[in-house]
Amino acid sequence: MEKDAKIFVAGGRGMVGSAIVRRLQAEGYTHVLAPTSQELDLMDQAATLRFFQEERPRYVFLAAAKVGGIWANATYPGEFIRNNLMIQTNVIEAARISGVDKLLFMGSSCIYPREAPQPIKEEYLLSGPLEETNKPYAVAKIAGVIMCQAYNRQWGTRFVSCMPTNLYGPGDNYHPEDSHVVPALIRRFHEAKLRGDDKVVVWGSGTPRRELMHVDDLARAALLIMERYEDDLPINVGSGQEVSIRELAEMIREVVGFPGRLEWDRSKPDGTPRKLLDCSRLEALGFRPQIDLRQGLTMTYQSFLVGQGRM
Ligand code: GFB
Repeated sequence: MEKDAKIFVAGGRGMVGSAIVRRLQAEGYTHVLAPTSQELDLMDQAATLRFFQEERPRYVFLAAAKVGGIWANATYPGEFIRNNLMIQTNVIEAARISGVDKLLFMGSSCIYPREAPQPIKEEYLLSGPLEETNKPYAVAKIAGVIMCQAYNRQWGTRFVSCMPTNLYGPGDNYHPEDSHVVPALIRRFHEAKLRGDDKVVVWGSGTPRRELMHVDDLARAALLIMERYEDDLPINVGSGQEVSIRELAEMIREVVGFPGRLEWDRSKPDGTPRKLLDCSRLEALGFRPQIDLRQGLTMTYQSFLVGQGRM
């Protein structure tokens, strides 16, 4: 990517997109477009195409999506499949029509089969049944990956996909039910500390394992992939830092400084037992994550305290 090339970050105001925008600016890219959803509604096909034809971006990071934690996925399945199919189809098609040089589509590690062997290789995509709690989201993301591959075959585009692991960091959604586990627990422990509660409720059994990555590490990987990755097969983006939900909750309890105990609400779903990514392909590009989990959680709690979280 040339430093003065026009780069469009779709979803540039969300947690992932804004991390990519920060990274691009830090690396000296001067022409980064990141309109708000009020300025450009990516669910609107005509408006999306108009934007591409007027702006003519050369590179596109497709980080716009409807995302949420396990509870949100189970509660709004129609929105998860509809919004994601619409957004990604509108952007990918407008990118093709307007002749974008290269596009990076953000998938997700939850699109792999629920019982995939661990660590999960890119080749395992579509090799078995999906996890039920996020199937509509996963099917939409799988459609995005296949769409990029199909466009490359039929129209010679350079549309690549990456599969990030569970992400956290500044600018996350701190909604009490709809959020992912890290922001949910940061907020719950913080509020319990302020109230002087003696316990905090954590969902599920605590036994599922998750690989967690700070979004600034993902942003570094995304730029590298845009620069160096040309394969049709999606590329995994993980941190190698895998913990059980129990270990994670304990770590967040310590970071927040809540002195009480944890109580497990087993009526809430556990979701996938494990989804550790094999990141050999990314390592071969020279990528190493830089932010350790405890350090990343501490930084995230600090950003929550200064009000960066959308409450
Ligand atoms: O972050 P999370 O919602 O994502 O949940 P998934 C991870 C694990 O944390 C689950 C447990 O086992 C939850 O039961 N957990 C414990 C909690 N307490 C809480 C809590 O207060 N809130 C939440 N949210 N979880 C999502 C997918 O699955 O991962 C999406 O549904 C997406 O599609 C995303 O792929 C990365 O890893 O289970």
